[in-house]
Amino acid sequence: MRFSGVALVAAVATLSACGGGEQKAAGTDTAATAASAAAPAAGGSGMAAMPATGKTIEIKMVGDEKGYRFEPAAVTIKVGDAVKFIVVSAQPHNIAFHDVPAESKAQLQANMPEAMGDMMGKMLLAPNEAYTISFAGVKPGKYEFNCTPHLANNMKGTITVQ
Ligand SMILES: [Cu+2]
Repeated sequence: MRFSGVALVAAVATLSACGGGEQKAAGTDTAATAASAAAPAAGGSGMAAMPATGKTIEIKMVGDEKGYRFEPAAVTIKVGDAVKFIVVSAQPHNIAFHDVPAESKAQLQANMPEAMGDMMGKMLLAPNEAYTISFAGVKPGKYEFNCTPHLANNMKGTITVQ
């Protein structure tokens, strides 16, 4: 989405550039600014990751004739626990949180190793590959997530942090 948005800005800039030399320079600046503004959003939050101090709860990532799913799809944990996502079948899978409360966003982002973007963990490509997220420093609440590759297949879950 972000990249197509930048492409659109660039296309508009190119179109408007047909008017004359001065406009062309302005259009190029606009495209460059849009591209550089979009880049930092995919990076880290600037906060330090907080290691888990409690239990590690496992959630399997499965795809078979019954569909794509997290097993279990709903877990309840405590602040300081970790959730370990393990690929079983039908990869690639990932974990992408949505509607995260603002006060927990930066810490949760920092606790997601090798994040691909905003609230989005790295893509898991092989069976038995695992991805562990610490919930240390994260406020109690409901954390809803889905698998980006299987969003349309309703592969989603909820972590309730107490
Ligand atoms: Cu998936």
